[in-house]
Amino acid sequence: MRQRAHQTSTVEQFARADFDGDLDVDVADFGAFQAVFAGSGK
Ligand SMILES: [Ca+2]
Repeated sequence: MRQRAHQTSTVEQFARADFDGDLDVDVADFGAFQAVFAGSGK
């Protein structure tokens, strides 16, 4: 049970890093993060 809860928490943390929302965290998410960060002021 505790392991299952831990896995759920890990998935949630993983999803929070998925900036472009394709359920996979990779360099594309870093690019999406930069795009949002750079464009937030304009
Ligand atoms: Ca992604």
